[in-house]
Amino acid sequence: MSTNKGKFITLEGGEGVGKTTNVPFIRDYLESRGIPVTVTREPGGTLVAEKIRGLLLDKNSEDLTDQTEILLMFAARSQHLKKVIQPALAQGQWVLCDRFTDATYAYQGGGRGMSLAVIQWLENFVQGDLRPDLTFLLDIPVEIGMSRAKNRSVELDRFESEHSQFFDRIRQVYLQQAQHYPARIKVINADQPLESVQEQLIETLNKLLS
Ligand code: T5A
Repeated sequence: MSTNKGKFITLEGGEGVGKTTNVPFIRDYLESRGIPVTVTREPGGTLVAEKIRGLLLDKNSEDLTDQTEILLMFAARSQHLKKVIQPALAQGQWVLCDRFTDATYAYQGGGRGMSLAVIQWLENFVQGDLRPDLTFLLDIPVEIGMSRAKNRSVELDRFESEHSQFFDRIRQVYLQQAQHYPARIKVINADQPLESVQEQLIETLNKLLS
């Protein structure tokens, strides 16, 4: 049984769905309700995990095998959990994390075709019984997300440079995850003006707060 005092909230979705845009919004809303929040992201969140992120996103380095990619994701996650997420939750902070293990199911499982049983094994090995209390899945058609991501005028990273079928499979697995875990994963229609997306976020947060 979990001994956490704080709640663990994750944001998920394909490329350009608006996770990074909505993280500060959720943090500000929770803080306005008197809740202390630790904001973090994956891959990353600690010095070492951010270095691993650099290896994972660099498209100009040598090719990574699918096994290297998934092991680096969980190596970064292990470091992040022990150094940031678990201590914050134990102190009563709420943790707001831009991506977590649902992204591994979607990208490495759906996108790369890695075995879901292997991902499940690694999840249990690295996380024990720790799972998010609430996950927002921001969902939009792949082409809209990609065009938003491209409009940001930063160079596309190793994942963003993949082909559209890769992202179709990712979206499919995310939606399957939401069907398997309806109590935890709240699907948000992100193909709407930002204000409407944020109204949906607040509605769900209020349920968690009450
Ligand atoms: N990864 C990660 C794995 O493969 N496995 C894993 O286990 C994990 C944890 C990390 C990469 O690593 C992969 C997945 C990723 O490819 P990242 O930076 O976390 O990279 O993820 P990205 O998806 O690349 O982040 P992005 O910044 O591209 O997407 P966001 O954060 O979802 O989108 P955001 O907020 O930057 O918005 C994109 C643009 O859209 C606009 C924003 O202003 C911005 O310009 N926008 C809207 N426009 C219109 N209407 C709205 N409602 C809008 N909301 C945002």
